[in-house]
Amino acid sequence: MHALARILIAGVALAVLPAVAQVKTDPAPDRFDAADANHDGKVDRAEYDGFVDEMVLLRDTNRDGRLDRDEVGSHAAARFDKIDANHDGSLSFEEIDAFSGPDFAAMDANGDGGIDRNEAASAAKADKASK
Ligand SMILES: [Ca+2]
Ligand SMILES: [Ca+2]
Ligand SMILES: [Ca+2]
Repeated sequence: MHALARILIAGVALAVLPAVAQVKTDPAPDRFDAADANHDGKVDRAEYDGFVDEMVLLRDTNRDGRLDRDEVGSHAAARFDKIDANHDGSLSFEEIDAFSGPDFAAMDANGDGGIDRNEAASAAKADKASK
């Protein structure tokens, strides 16, 4: 998969998952399970990138390889603006790439190279609080 995926970063990725994953009252664990491909209780960078790739593919409804505001959804507007470095109203692979590394690092609070359930929960909480 390509770089486009790399962006929407964890925060977005974990916070903006598809409606499919939101059946239960607390959607965080479902998202986490979806991202933790090998079910070792941690989302490492490769899993994260793969997850972001999927998110992007799912959300890129017009298949132009970029995510525009409608595709991302209004609930991620603040993050969208941060990622959209050139402010052209769409997120390119490059923009997503530039954002995903730092985002992953921010979520990996203990710096062990993987996001565990607690770290994901903290990030989701922080994301909610910033709205
Ligand atoms: Ca894993
Ligand atoms: Ca842009
Ligand atoms: Ca970690």
